[in-house]
Amino acid sequence: MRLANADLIPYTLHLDPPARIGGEEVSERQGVLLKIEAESGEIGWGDCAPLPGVSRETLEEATATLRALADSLAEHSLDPRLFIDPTGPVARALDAASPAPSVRYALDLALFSLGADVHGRSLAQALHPDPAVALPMCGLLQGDREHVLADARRMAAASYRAVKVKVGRGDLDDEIQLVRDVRKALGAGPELRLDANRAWTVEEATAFAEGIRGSGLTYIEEPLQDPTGLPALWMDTGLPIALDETLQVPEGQAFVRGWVAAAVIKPSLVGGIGRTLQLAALARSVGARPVISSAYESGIGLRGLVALAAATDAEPAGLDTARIMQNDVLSERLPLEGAFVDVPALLARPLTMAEGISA
Ligand code: OSB
Ligand code: MG
Repeated sequence: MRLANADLIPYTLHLDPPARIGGEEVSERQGVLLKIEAESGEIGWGDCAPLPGVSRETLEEATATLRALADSLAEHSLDPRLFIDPTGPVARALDAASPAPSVRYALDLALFSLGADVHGRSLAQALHPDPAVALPMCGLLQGDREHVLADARRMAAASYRAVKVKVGRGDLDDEIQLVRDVRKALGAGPELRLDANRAWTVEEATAFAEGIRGSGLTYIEEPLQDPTGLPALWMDTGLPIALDETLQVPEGQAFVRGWVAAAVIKPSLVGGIGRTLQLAALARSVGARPVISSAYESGIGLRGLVALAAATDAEPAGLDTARIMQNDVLSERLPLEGAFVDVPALLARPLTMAEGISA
């Protein structure tokens, strides 16, 4: 089989309220869709959207590499079985080119989607023989104190299995109080996750750990400015720690050891589908939970994340970034707003692009 076409389609998404990413307020998200088409008519869509302030590649750089790699794939006649093999020759050829993570995610997603389609399987089934059917969502509690507590009550009532609160942004004592109040608002049901995005010194993180003791924390992502201090912080405080930023550099995987409670994996930041499966397996092997999470992707990118989460361990997935998107590349928004997502139903939806997106 030959790829007949590879098109790149730029898009802009509007975020309201804006997201705070890498210390900046982001109200607009730009990316390009990759559309590959087989001579036999099957189509695969990928999503490339470097995250400003986080990704090292710019959208211009990513677009240029994506164009070149998609064209080089189109030159060869390829067996589509190879598209869904994360260690096969197509994956190895892409490994050799070592494209930026957002580029690799777009290529992997388009190829796996096309391969799944050729095989008559869903994207999740192309990744795992028996993917989860009901995928739990992790609700993101955002905004001021009132919004956070109101959303906590709403999500607990809606049987969310997990929620996440960002910390490390304001006064430490206020945040300790907020976490304690969120736990009260949640009741005993949902698990409580926190994310400090590397805000603290060891002293601050230690004070925080003491302050929130008893609030039934499942884990906190990246509490320390310097991740080399994380094992000692865990030993000294018992704080359950998750890795996120640390996994976005290749050397970071050496941190995945027995003291890690969870590995938060963002495929567009760690380097695609194969890399995600590899990190998930590594996490599992040390008893850490692999958690698939978004980096404010479009509906195409998010659809891939649903499949990946269902095909790994079906841990509550961090896809609630979708809630602040005011528009999408898909003509109909993905149904991601509840406590659980029906994976087969979501993946079976026809991919109809919004106006101005079709190529
Ligand atoms: O810090 O985890 C983060 C999104 C983009 C960039 C960084 C992060 C996030 C999220 C995604 O928090 C939502 C989630 O993980 O639940
Ligand atoms: Mg994080």
